[in-house]
Amino acid sequence: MISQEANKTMTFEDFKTEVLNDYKIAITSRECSLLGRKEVLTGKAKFGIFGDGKEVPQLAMAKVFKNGDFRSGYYRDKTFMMAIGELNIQQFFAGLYGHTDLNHDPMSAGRQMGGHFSTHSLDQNGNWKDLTIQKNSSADISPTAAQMPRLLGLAQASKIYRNVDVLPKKNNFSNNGNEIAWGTIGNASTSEGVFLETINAAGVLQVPMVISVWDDEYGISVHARHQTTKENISEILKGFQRDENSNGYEILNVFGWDYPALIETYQKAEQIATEEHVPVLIHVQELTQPQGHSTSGSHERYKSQERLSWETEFDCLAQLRTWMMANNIATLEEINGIDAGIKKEVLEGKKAAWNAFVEPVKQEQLELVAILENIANASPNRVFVQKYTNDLKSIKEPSRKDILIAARKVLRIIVGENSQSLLANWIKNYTNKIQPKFSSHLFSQSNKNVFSVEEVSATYDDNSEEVDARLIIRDNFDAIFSKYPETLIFGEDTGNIGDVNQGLEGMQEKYGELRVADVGIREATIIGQGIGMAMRGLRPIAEIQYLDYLLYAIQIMSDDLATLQYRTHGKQKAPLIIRTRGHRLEGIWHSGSPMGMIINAVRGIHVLVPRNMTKAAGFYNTLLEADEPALVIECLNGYRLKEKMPTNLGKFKTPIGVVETIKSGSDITLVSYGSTVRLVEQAAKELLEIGIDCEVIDVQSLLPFDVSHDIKKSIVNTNRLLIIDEDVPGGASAYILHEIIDVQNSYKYLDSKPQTLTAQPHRPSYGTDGDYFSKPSVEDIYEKVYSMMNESNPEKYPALF
Ligand SMILES: Cc1ncc(C[n+]2csc(CCOP(=O)(O)OP(=O)(O)O)c2C)c(N)n1
Ligand SMILES: [Mg+2]
Repeated sequence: MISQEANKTMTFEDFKTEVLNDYKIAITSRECSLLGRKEVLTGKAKFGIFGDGKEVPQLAMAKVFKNGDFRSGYYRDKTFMMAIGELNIQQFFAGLYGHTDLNHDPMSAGRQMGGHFSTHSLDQNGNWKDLTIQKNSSADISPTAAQMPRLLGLAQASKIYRNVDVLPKKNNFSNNGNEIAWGTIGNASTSEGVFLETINAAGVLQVPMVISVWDDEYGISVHARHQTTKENISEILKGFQRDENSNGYEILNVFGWDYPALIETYQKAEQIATEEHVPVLIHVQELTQPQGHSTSGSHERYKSQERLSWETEFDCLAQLRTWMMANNIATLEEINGIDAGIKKEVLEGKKAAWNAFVEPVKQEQLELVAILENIANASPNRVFVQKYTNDLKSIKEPSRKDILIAARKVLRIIVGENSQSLLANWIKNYTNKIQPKFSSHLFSQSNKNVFSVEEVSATYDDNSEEVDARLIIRDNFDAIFSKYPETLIFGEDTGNIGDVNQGLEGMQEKYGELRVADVGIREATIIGQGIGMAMRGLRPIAEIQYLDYLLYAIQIMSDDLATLQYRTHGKQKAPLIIRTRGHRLEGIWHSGSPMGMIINAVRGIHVLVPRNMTKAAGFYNTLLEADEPALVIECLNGYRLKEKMPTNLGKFKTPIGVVETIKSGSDITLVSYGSTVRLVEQAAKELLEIGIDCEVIDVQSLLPFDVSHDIKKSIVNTNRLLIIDEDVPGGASAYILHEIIDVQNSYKYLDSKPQTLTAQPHRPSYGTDGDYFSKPSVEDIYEKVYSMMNESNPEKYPALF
């Protein structure tokens, strides 16, 4: 499509059919938005955010969107999803209602509010489908502009597939890197830092990425004059425009109501991005939002009368109708006929979606009502049971919450009666059946999850020497890059010098600048590169230079990476490895260990805290055989320590979720991880000299945590527990305590209060003394253990202080 000049063989009839088809998609989308709003206002759906006023540019984008391409966009893109055939009327309403069946709401099985679009990259077993024969949308998230970092990675994957020789030119993810990553973003969201960070990074990387800014001059109620310098994003990005002398962007401008101009613009963008791998920004201006931002609130409150009447006139659908009539595509009568037919279709689709949504729940309601009636008949508390039963029965369109509330309330009344166990079992079975609809797939449920990888110990021979530990990391990466062509690593100072600790020394020379790459100082988009590339079958290792700087990336990790499997009900994955280094070294921003914050922000990502480089290398080897994302934190002060060089580099595997007992003992269990383990080992040695025999356990993996409950087994023997952690008080130590006491139920075996020894509540101070007075020391550990032993046997261990 579409200019007839461009396609001489296209007859006017073909042309007309195509335009009418476009119009039908747009009007279907609009009707869904209008009816969707009503569904929320009448209480059938909870919240609605639609794409009305932004339909026409999406038709143009869909026309040039090929199989294999990826979208990374936001909640206005319903028309696009309909136009590429990935969303129909019934599915739209299923999403609005929150239908928990993926067959009805393929976007998220009811987990996300409507307007968050996605396609399925994985089959029912969690294995990759052939993404080159389908149109792909990475799963949307709500934080504005957070779709941008991932977009960068989706685009970069094409560049990698096209240019890295060791990769096949055609596979399930790419056909010679011809795929474009298409981004969409609202005008106001371009104010976010990650938008500008992505723009700069894509300009540097020169990747096939086309960003459309849907500009309606507002971000909810806030006008462009408060959002954007000069109120015009393409104007202020002009410096990014490429010219004869330098790389950059192609920046295009178009009005969102101008159907033929939009089609031409998108054709041009597609060509530049595919052929030249140059990023393109399309500023789509003069869009409208006829129903206001969302179902909460109305735009009449903040738009002037003048603006509102301009929006009516320049509504892109109104403009498209005028254009169709002016170009003899359809008469007003024909258009009205189409509109009426589609209105009916949408209404029918809505009804079908609603019935499909409520029917199974009604069946469950009937099932419980029958059980409760039987219970009531035999119960001395019949009046009360009957009341709950009648209340439940009278609900015309029940939720599962209504059902469970009734059952659980009745259970309390019938304690001790014959029917108690019947109802209790019904509740348990029902919950077991329903709970996964809301809680499955936080992690991979495929047969490639981390638990499917078997441990392989590091092996040594007579020639194995003690070396600087960084060499183990380096040589293991060497083995990884030669074994897995789809691996690549990138970060600040990662390429040319081989990372700040030389764990990648010489790797860029050996594997090239695309696979071992330096990147700008921009942590959020480093993670985004990793997410996007991992979603397209590569195995990226994204390096964050120091753990302290992970905070710049934590939002993307938390909102995007950690939720990906969950929010798609297991239909997308990004097995990204994030490599960083941290814990104690020097000063406030090179020795933090904010593990409590991290583990609580990234449920859905594994968090691994190896105490040495052999363990760390083993984690990388494990992760590359699994299909899950993980963060590996190497010990910043461990690179120059000596470790023995294993003989099976690239092959030994550290198990995930398994603790290691590194010293057995009978008096007390000491639990720690990372750099602190070495101090604990030293303290344990000194304590043994006075007869206190500590068992020392290295957690190794904070998420998942000690899946076989080995710490409890230790406490059964020692009856005492001390957790040593260099995070703030109540940080990771509180989490570890919760796991051991609450989850593992170890409190039963304790003879004294379980305790934690942590860092000070402030950031670590600089220098040797700064460290000593900020973080737990060997003496702190010794004295803490001693005081616990003193409490139990003051005669044997008289007080030190
Ligand atoms: C990080 C973040 N801050 C605030 C919000 C709430 N919010 C949702 S949409 C929106 C306005 C976005 O405006 P714009 O980007 O112009 O898109 P439009 O809705 O106008 O298409 C805001 C502030 C959010 N979702 N995420
Ligand atoms: Mg806007």
